[in-house]
Amino acid sequence: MNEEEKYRFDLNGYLVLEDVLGAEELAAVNSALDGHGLWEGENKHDFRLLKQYNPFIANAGPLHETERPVRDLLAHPKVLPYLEELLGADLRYDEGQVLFARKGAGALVLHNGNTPWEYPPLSYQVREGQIYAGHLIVAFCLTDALADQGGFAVVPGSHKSHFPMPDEYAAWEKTGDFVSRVPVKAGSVVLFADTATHGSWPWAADFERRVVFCRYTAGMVQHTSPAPVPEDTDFDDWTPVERRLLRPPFAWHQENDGGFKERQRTSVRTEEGWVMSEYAQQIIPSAEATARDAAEDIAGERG
Ligand SMILES: O=C(O)CCC(=O)C(=O)O
Repeated sequence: MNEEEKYRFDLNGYLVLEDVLGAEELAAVNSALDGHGLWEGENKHDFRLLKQYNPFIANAGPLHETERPVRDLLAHPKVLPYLEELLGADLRYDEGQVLFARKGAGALVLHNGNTPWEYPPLSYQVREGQIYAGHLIVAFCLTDALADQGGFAVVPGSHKSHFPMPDEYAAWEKTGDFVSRVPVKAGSVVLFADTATHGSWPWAADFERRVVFCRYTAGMVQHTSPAPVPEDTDFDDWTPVERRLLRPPFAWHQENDGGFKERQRTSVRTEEGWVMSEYAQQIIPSAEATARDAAEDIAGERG
């Protein structure tokens, strides 16, 4: 994340990343989703329908239970560096799904915001020049959503707002320039803090809107239950990076295997990317104990 991106993300609570998905990648993901039959009530991919507000919207998934290449998006190499910077290296994947919408899908209420401040671990904070986002959403746009077509709606700056949004704004009964349209081309990503007040503009285009949403938290935080794990699926092709993302929240493990050990599951950077490792916190031996151990070793070697 360069300084310009950091400035805009902190200012607005969201950032558009263009051309994250190349033409082939985009075509492969879209073709894997084609023919879903959801509008005809046929559900040919056996999705679980997670959130369906009306007959013109289907939130299908969950993403980690879908076939590749759709599932590949949850560990996208162009997006992970942003997530690591904003959530820390031990971030986890918390939830994800595919949104299908067609003409007739109305506006989705504007939800979330910094006030009321309900969930401190999920809140947006900046300390000593470092952003600490508790819960981030990555929206992979599989189709265009241009300004006059509808799609993602956001209230810029609301991830830091100190007053609650008026109810009539949230319900779209009264609107104005406080809520933005975010026009995107297919292949772009909208990265946003879940704390930013957001929702959807009514979908007005003749083609189907498709977005893959992936949600991430810091390692010790969980937003949605149950935590998605590889064991939910029959897939045995999970990469180390995906396994790192698909783990339940954690802070510390304590073990007592003869001597006392406190272990923290952390991630370390290797040539293959971030992988899980075990870090054991230990007592640093005193100079006296080190000298005694050395003397015992020498005596052992002699004896
Ligand atoms: O339509 C969008 O891009 C936002 C959808 C959303 O906020 C949600 O599903 O919670």
